[in-house]
Amino acid sequence: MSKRRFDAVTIFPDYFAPLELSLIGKAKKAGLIDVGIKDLRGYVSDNHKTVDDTPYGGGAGMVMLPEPWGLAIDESAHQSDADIHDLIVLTPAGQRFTQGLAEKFLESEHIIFANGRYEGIDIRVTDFYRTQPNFRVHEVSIGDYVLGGGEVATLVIMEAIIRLIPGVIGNPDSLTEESHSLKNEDGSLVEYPNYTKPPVWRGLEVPEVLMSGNHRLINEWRHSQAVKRTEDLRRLTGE
Ligand code: JEK
Repeated sequence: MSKRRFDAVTIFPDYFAPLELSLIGKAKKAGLIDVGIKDLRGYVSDNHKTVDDTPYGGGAGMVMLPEPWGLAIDESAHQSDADIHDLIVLTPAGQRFTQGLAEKFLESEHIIFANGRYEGIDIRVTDFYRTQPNFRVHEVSIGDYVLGGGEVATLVIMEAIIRLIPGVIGNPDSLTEESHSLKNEDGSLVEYPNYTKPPVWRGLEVPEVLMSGNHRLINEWRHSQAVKRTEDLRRLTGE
């Protein structure tokens, strides 16, 4: 696969400043990925740089105009050499983002994130790109709470995907271990508890088995702890 590209279209490009930091910043500098941030207002022709209007049929709030979205997304697609573009439209009504989806999007050469604000984007943008044979459209939400827009959700999704790219994480053993560890039906992980030095901290001891050097026993103990934590979590969430 050629170099993966991630584009984000937004009226708040500054939200993406954290992309220069840590994991994603290193991946960019190492040339493992390309990231482009597009200011939606750069695709608006009127002098007031209008990106929104009142909803047909009435109702509260404003809806984002389809025209600048179409121009920004088309340009993004033309700037990439990928044959297929994955358009991820962030919306509170989208499919829940999971580790399983992160693994699926890892296979994409080009992802375009459409970051709405206000009440969201005119649905014809989603409807149009669904009819395009070189686009796959995904309406995605990161969870059951209401954000002010898609930007923070895009950062979450980018980080979850980019850390899976070979060479991005310093210690690839942690990814191998992750892929072998306990998962829920939706692919999210359940962890065993970790301990490091000192052996006693504020009276709390590291479990004897972890000091035993017996890796079969250690793996069995960790697995049973992960199962227990899964059950505790299910009880807590009333499943
Ligand atoms: C994209 C605009 C703000 C706020 C209307 C929605 C039911 C009606 C849009 N997990 C996530 N939560 N929120 C988002 C998200 C929010 C967005 C946009 C993503 C674009 N907004 C907004 C309110 C409403 N209500 C809840 C009642 C619509 C998101 C993700 N990903």
